[in-house]
Amino acid sequence: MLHIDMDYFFAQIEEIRNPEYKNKIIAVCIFSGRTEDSGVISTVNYEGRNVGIKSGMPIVNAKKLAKSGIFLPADHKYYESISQTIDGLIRSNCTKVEKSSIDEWYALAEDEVETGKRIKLEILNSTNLTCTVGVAHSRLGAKMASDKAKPNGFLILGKEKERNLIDNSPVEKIIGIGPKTKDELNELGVKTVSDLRGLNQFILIEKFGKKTGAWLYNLGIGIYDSEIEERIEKGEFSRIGSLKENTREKGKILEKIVELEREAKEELKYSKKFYKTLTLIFITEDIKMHTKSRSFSKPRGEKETNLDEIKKLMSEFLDNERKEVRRVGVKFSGLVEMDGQTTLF
Ligand code: TTP
Ligand code: MG
Ligand code: MG
Repeated sequence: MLHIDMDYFFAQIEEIRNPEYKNKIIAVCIFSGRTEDSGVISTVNYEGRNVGIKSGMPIVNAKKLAKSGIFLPADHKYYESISQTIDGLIRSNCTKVEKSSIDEWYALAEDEVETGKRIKLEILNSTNLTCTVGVAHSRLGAKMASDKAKPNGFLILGKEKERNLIDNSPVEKIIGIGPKTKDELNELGVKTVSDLRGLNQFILIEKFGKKTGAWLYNLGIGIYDSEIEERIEKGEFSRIGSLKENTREKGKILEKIVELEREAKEELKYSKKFYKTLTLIFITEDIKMHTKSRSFSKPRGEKETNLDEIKKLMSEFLDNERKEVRRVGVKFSGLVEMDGQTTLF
């Protein structure tokens, strides 16, 4: 399994397109627009990380750490277009690909080591950007390898090294173990993955449920997931906007979502497309992005109303999240042509 993750992605893109900023601190910001500097850091280059700036930090605090830093607004459309270029390069080199975020891919290839090297070079040649590649026997191992080798690295883990790296990792570093599970595991005396090994399978299942319990048990004894979920990126239309203030009030959030949905539908109308999936996007005060989706068996068009679905998805999200919401969005994906498709529906 290969894992490819771009280095300080948004900030590196800005470095490349503005060579005059070379060697300066560059932070990409998500300005909320409420006051001049309100908002948070999306990401920052290594010069900025060295002085303590991090993703998610309020812009005001970051500016205190870097008086002469360059603070740029995020240009998502541009970053997305570069992500698409990289996606194409990876797909043309691999047999199976899963894009797991804007700058991150899992992939299988005939010869992972050789392919990883080639992809790294092709990305550099066509975008001038560096990435880090991890190769291991499992998803988890490959991801941990690339995290460890950052930036501009390449790390191959044989079975034994993969096992050691995972075994010695604190449980909260494992994808899928959130703060709640971490606390519960700590209570059981489990700090690192290797501590899971002493635990009884039935106790884990009783405490965490069948799926998670069995997964944790396997993790402890060194059985890791190596599945790839093949996801082809399809066209989509989306709109994201800031709320006037951080809130959890349903009325205020709903009003904004409905407004954004109307705008996204305008695009559908002009491009004559139907969609199969509606996704609501919530960005909480800590700038984490959450999504809730609903897919329809019959594609929907610009005229159908989604108010009931929106209310339902929004409640599902708010019932499970305690943080306040900062930004919201609507996305239509799984697009199909309106013309000539009517009989198929
Ligand atoms: P990451 O891959 O997590 O981070 P990165 O590429 O900036 O740095 P690294 O070299 O450590 O991989 O995220 C990819 C992009 O997603 C990042 O460039 C900006 C965006 N992002 C946010 O907007 N907010 C966040 O909290 C994080 C973590 C990322
Ligand atoms: Mg990255
Ligand atoms: Mg990433």
